[in-house]
Amino acid sequence: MQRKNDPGERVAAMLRIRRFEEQCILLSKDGQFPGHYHVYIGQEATAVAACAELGTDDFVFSNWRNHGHLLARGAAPDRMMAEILGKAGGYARGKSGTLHMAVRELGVPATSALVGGSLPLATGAALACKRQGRGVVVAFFGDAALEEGACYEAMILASLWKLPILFVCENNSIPPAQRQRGQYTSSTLPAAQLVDVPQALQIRTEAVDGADADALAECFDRLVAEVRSEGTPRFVEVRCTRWPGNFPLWPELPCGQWQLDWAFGQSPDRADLATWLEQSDPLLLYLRKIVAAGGLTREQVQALDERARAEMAGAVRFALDSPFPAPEEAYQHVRAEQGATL
Ligand SMILES: Cc1ncc(C[n+]2csc(CCOP(=O)(O)OP(=O)(O)O)c2C)c(N)n1
Ligand SMILES: [Mg+2]
Repeated sequence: MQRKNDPGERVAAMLRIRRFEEQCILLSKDGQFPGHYHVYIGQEATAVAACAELGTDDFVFSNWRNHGHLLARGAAPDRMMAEILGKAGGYARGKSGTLHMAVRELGVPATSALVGGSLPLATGAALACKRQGRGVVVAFFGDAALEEGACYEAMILASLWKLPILFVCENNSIPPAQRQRGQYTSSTLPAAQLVDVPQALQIRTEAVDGADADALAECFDRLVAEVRSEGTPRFVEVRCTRWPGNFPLWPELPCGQWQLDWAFGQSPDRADLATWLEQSDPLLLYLRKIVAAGGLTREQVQALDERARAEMAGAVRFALDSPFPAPEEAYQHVRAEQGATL
């Protein structure tokens, strides 16, 4: 787990997620795994800030953008990549794939690929935490979750029962100019802002700019501490702007892999990507800021990036070399053991 507020560790954690996701896109394009998948590029700073606050008694519940949440929680990229490829070396021996990946020993008991599906599971875990007197829960979900009834049931129970849970809504549909101003309209939710909804349920809320790694670190530091000390829920809306590579139905790498030079003067020659990088990329904006402030040198950043790339190349090799599970295993490990606990 990363040391809090260490710029090198924060940059390394974000770079690892970005380089992992790029490899997923390349493997998918190469036909190495079938089926849909989603990447966390552009939202890295959120998972990194949130998971930096968590310890071994705490739980994380995730959705289909789970790769970033899992890596920030300490999951091994080689076993994750093998899982995505459906290989026996994966965390679920190839049975979960990307959409249901979980690592119970790291406090990530489930990923739900249903919109809003993480919230009731996470709320149940928060009830368990309360009864056992230890641990807090972080539930990650997207903005569309607020269109699902399960989301309201979960928030109502968390509020009524005073459960130690932080609801993290990663709202990636916000244009850059509105991330700070806050007023935006949604065609599917008759509320001026998403945070108006949990507020009506007596849950204290906050909104934070998802492109600002420092603001996220400060916000999660405070909110997780409050959830822990007061044992009551909080809701944070992380306002981010969708990465252009996430607009097609299947993720694409616009202009190839992300380049460090883009943070220091050069621009990709695609206007939508260049604008997104300048206004909305939490990694690029943090790197620029920390290097200008003397917190890291460009050489140190370069070295961290090379390490992340090498680690992810190793993860790809491990995944490709891993065998597919044997057909006889098809019905093994698919049900909870009797008496299983969180
Ligand atoms: C209950 C349910 N309905 C529909 C879908 C199909 N679906 C997958 S992702 C998605 C949109 C999710 O948007 P959001 O929650 O904002 O997350 P984002 O992908 O933007 O991070 C939909 C409708 C689903 N997975 N589950
Ligand atoms: Mg969204």
